[in-house]
Amino acid sequence: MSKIFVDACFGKETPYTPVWMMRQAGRYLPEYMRVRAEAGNFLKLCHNPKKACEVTLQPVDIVGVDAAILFSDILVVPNEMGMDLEFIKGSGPKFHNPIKTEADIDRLIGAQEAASKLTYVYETIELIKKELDARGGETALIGFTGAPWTLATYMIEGEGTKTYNICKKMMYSNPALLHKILAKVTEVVKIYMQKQIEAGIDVVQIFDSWAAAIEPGKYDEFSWKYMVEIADFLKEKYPHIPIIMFPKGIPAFLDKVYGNFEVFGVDWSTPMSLAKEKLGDKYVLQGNMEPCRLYSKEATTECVEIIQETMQGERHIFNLGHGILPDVPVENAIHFIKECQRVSKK
Ligand code: 1CP
Repeated sequence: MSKIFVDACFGKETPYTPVWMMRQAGRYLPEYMRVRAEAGNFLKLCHNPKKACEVTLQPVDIVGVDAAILFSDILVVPNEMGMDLEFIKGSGPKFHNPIKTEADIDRLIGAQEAASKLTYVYETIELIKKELDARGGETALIGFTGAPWTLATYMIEGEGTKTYNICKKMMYSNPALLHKILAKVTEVVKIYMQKQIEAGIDVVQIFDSWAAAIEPGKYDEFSWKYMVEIADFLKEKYPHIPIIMFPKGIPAFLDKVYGNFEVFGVDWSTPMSLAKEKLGDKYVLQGNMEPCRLYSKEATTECVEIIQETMQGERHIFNLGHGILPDVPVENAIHFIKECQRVSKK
């Protein structure tokens, strides 16, 4: 049976424009907080297929989204490559052994072995698929990875950063070393995504959350080409699995976007009309309401109507222009989903 979300990814006619939200399983849901507490902490939740499956399904059952996204984190990949990961309450992820030298890169665990250690992710996918099938099988499951660049920023800096000064020092003073990290991560991600597909995901999304940290003239060299390499690898083997690319905050690169994938994720700082003009005839566009509009139902409806007017007759998937924030009222998230489905109904 064809799923409305997968159809929309391939640009096919659908009864309405499907919608999901980045970070849709998370802290704004009291039900998520309960399961996370039961699991012990965030990383233990990622490692627990039964509970990760439960929180994946929460936005499907509570909020009414058209696609589920696997509950996990982009950072489990460097973690299984041998990097010591901790999520510190209140401040975010931390790698205690950031990469500094070539020897540190050589010590990282390679593609087959690292991807094989992520069995808890594949088990989670299998459980989610069973549950979605039991609900009628109409909701698609999105699997995901971080882009090599975004993963490398955490591996080099050791944590989230505002300036990216350590990785940019490497970019300009020792680019070969940065490319060595990016190439190694790319190989792991290829096998990881292949295994996610084999376990049952319907769609792939590649998050390049920190794309905007790279100057436009260097973006292809240090990030996009690696994302395209991953997409090419997957497309050759699995042409029926659509790929969504989400490079956040790169309006100056829109003219240069290329590659074999179906959907381009538009972040909230890029006007949808600009993305439509530059990319609308090449790719399905996903996005892009500013997530903070979710604080107001009126501001949400206004934006959904504007996006719908812009994308009327075009190939489109509704989403936020980045992740939902933890203090958004659940009823406002439900309102957003219903409004997207209402205004686009054919
Ligand atoms: O419960 C908690 O307190 C942890 C909060 C949390 C959650 C719910 C983190 C920590 N990760 C997640 C889940 C998550 N992460 C998903 C689940 C599926 C869903 O969307 O519902 C996904 C897709 C991610 C991906 C992710 N993790 C990204 C890319 C997407 C984005 O938002 O840009 C990034 C950058 C991360 C790193 C990360 N994970 C968590 C934190 C606090 C961070 C750091 C963010 C930063 O550095 O600002």
